[in-house]
Amino acid sequence: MAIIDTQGWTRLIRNATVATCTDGRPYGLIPKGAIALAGKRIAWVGARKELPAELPKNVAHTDARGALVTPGLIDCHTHLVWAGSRYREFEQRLQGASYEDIARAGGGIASTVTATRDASENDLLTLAMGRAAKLVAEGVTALEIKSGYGLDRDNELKILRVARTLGKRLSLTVRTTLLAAHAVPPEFKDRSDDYIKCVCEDILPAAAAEGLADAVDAYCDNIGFTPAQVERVFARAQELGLAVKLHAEQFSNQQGAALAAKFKALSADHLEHLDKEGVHAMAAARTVAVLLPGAYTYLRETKLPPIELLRVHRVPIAIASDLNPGSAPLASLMLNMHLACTQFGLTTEEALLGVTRHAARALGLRKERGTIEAGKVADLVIWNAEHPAELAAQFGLVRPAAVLREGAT
Ligand code: DI6
Ligand code: FE
Repeated sequence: MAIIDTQGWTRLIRNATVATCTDGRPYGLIPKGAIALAGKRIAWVGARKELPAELPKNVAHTDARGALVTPGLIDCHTHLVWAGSRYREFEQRLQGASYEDIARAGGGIASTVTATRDASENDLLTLAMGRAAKLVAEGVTALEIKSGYGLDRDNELKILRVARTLGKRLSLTVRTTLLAAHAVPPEFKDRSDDYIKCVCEDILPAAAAEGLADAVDAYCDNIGFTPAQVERVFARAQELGLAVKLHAEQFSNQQGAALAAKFKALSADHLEHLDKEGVHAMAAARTVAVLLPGAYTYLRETKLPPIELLRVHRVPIAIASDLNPGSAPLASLMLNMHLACTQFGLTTEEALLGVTRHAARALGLRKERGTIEAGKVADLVIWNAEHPAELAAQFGLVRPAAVLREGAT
């Protein structure tokens, strides 16, 4: 047996059912496992019986009493900084209006833009912290936050600053994404190309200069921007050294996923209308497919993403909340794990990998987070559950018993 170097260990979690989310066996499960931490990082993970008898004296001990331990959950697609409420649109849709009808009539994203522009940075922070707290309570330790309800330089930067501050206040890992190409703002009505020019020449460079954006996203659809316009945004992002991702193939097939793959996008998201060519392109580029079953359900969509094709071509599948005021005001990543199984037919293992390992990849964090492996950051959740299938199989019943963020409770 290999000799384990226990030097530097600061904490040992024993008696754990460890879902490492690594390859090799379902969930990367170690039924009678232990995890050793060295400060912020995972130093060792393995079977209890491999542990050396002698441990350094100052190691703190945590007895998990058989409980499940997973990596901290990662929500890799949210728009949680906004003001106002769109509950009336929910009612309108129940009367028969479609999401696209409402958007074209000036509701939808545009109405949230008005409310968000009017809100102060402080008020937005308070609203966003309340929403993020719901995710944190479920064991989310890292999340992505997009802008996209400002649609001018100052308001887009305001949203990104709120996102950065939120990360510090809640000691969360936040990846920010500039989504200035979300909708055409009223000042640019019927001049979408001019707005794209403003995005490329003004908003994007400003966000990059202030270090406020980790990535750049766009909304590619009938009610959003064309692939040609998205290509201009991506080219500019690439020049500035920023990663890209795309809202693609949600209501129609625009070949957005293939375009994203061409730019080696971290992810293409939604994908209900994704076709075979798009899947092939994503597979070749290792672009993650981010599925958003909450938005699908909230909008009562019926066309399923091509799950089996994604599986066959080994495209990594992530699951996210899409938390936003219009198509997914659903502040729960665990609900999305559940819906990924019931609506999209994912397995409970795919649902867990979708909010850990593959979500980390979708945020460019795969070397640091998303699995329980020696060397990675110790973002861990100890659950009031015994088996990883419980996380998706039940909703509202499974809760974190303890969360470690970078090794600390
Ligand atoms: N993500 C988005 O950006 C849009 N839909 C989605 O799933 C717009 C969200 C909104 O209606 O505000
Ligand atoms: Fe979205």
